Amino acid sequence: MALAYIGLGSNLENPVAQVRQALDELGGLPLSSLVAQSSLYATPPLGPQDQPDFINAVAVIKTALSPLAMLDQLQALEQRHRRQRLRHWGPRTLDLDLLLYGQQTIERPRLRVPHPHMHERAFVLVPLAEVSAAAAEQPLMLHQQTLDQWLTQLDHSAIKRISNAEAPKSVTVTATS
Ligand code: ROI
Repeated sequence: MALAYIGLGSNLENPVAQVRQALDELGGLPLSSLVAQSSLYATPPLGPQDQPDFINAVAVIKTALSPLAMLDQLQALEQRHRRQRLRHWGPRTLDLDLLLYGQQTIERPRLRVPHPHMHERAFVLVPLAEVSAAAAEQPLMLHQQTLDQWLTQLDHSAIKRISNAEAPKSVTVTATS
């Protein structure tokens, strides 16, 4: 079993609903369970500015799927959301990126892990920092720096948290009083 970190993004057709539904669906992937999900964040678009803000989040999934089998599942899920990409770096209905898969480095034509641009994108690192604090045993490192070190180098002042993280469905929270 490996821990896979998935980045979610949407800025078309009710992005909050797209991302919430995709988080649910990620929990239902074969041989996988949802370990943690970040809050949802409203983030200014990277790329052309004449498009709506994005909703971004990160999910952590424990999986027995191989990285390429996971990629196939993510692409099928994007298609079920009738993924639209209107232009390069333009608006999209649902993007699912395999950011990290355990400690693995993967360099394949279809898949590069860690995701090659994640360390320079605050809309990925802010939700990732939120979930990795809960899910990872040690601080995540990217190119010899911790997430916090990368975050200090990026402007994330315009990123707004719009909902709280929910407890993973597999975990039962019991009141103690
Ligand atoms: N910008 C933001 N804020 N969030 C995204 O998920 C996102 N995804 C993209 C591009 C168009 C590069 N810009 C984005 O693919």
